[in-house]
Amino acid sequence: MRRNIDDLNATEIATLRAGIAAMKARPISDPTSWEYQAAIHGHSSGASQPAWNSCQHGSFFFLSWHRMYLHFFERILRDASGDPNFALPYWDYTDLTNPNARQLPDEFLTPADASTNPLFTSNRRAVINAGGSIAASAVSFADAYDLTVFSSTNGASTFGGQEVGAPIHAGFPHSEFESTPHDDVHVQVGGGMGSFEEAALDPIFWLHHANIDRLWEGWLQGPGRSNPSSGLWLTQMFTFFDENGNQVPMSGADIVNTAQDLSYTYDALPPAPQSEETVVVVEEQELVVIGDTTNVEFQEDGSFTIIVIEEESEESGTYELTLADVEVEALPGGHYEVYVNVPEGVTPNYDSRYYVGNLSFFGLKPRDQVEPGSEGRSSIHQYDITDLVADLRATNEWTGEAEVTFVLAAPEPPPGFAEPEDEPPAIYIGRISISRG
Ligand SMILES: [Cu+2]
Repeated sequence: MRRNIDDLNATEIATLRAGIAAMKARPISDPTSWEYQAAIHGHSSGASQPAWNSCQHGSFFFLSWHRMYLHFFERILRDASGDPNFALPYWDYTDLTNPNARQLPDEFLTPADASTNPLFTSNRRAVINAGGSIAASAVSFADAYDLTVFSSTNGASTFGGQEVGAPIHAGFPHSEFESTPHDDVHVQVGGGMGSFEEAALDPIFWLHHANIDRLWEGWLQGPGRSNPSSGLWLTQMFTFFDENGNQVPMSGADIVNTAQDLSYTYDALPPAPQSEETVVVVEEQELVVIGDTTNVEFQEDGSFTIIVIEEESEESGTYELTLADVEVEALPGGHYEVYVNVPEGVTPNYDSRYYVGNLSFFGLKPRDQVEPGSEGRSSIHQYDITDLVADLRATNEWTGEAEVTFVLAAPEPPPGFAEPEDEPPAIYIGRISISRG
C-alpha cells in the first residue's frame, strides 16, 4: 500500500533512505541504478541506452507511461531497500487540511547534506530547500477534476490529454491536469525538477508522481469518468527494466487496475469529484478566432488587450483562450496565473471568477538553447473560458474587449528567508487568441 510520507515511521524512512542510497551506489551502466532510472525519463548527454529519454508528456500517454515507470522503479527500490513490503510513499501537496502540505516533507530537507541524507539534493530552488511552500495555485486541481472526458484529438477540456498516433516525448498542449498540479509542482521545486533530463534525479520526483498517480485514481471515482477502453492507449508498448535488470515491455492494458495488475493501492484517495456536467469537447477545426494579439513579451507581470469581434446573434457556444508559440528566455521563478478581464483596482486572485488557469513551463527549454522548430522550444496552451464569458456577459463585463493578465506565482519564502532578487526572465507569446466554437 502506497502511503502518505507523513505517516511513515522512523524505521520506514530509514528503509526508504537505504534503498535510495543502494541504488545511487550502482553505476549508470546498471539499469537498476538511480542514474539509469532517471535517464529513462530524460538524459542530456546525447548518449543513449535502451529506454532512455522515453518519458511521455503532452499526450494521453502521460498518465499511463508514468504509472508504468513508477511501478518498475518501486520494484527496484523495494529490492534495494531489503524490505519485501516496501511501497513508494507519496507527497500530498494537495491536502487542504495540512498547512505544511506545500512544503517539501521534512526528511527531504534535513539533514541538508546529500552525502548523509539520500533524500536531499542541493539542486532545487534555495527557497524550497529553506522550507518555503510551493505557490497555492500550483496545486489547484479542482478545475481539472471537473472534466469528465479522458482524451480527445486536441486534448482541450480533457483530463488525460490529446490522443496521438505514436509515443511523443515532449508534446504540447498538456492537459489541464498535466499542467496543474503536475508541471507547476515540477517548476516550483525547480533546479533539476524543472527539466525532463534531471527531474528524476531528485528523490522528490518519485513522491510527486506517486501523488499524480493517486490523483488520477481519485478522478476515476467521480461520475461519468473512465480510462480509454480501446485503441492505442491500451496497446502501445513501452520499455522498462525490472529489479533483476531485465528489459520488460508494458502497455496501457497492463496497468488499468492498480491492485490486480500492479499489486498496489493507496491508503486514501482525495474526495471524489462531484461534477456530472458533460464537458463539450470541441475539436480544433470547429473553433473560429474572434480576436487576437501577436508577439507579446513580459517579465514579471503583463496585461494585454484583445479586441473581440462577434455578432450579437452569435453570443453563445464554447469559448477558448489560446496561447500559441510560447517561448522563454529562461525558466521563470514559477508559473504564471492567467486571468481575463480583472476589473481595475482588483488584485488578481486564483480563487476569483477571473482566473482561467496557469501558464505552465515544464517541458520548455530556454529558447536560445534549442533550434527553432525542435522539441521543447515552444509550447501551446488552451483554456476553456466558456463559463467565464457567460458570467462576464451577465454582469456587462464582456464588452468587445478581453484583457488577458499574467501574474507570476513563485514559491512562498519561509519567515526570515531573503534571496537576492534576480531579474525575471522574459516570456514571449507568439499569439494570444480567443476563439469560439
Ligand atoms: Cu513529472
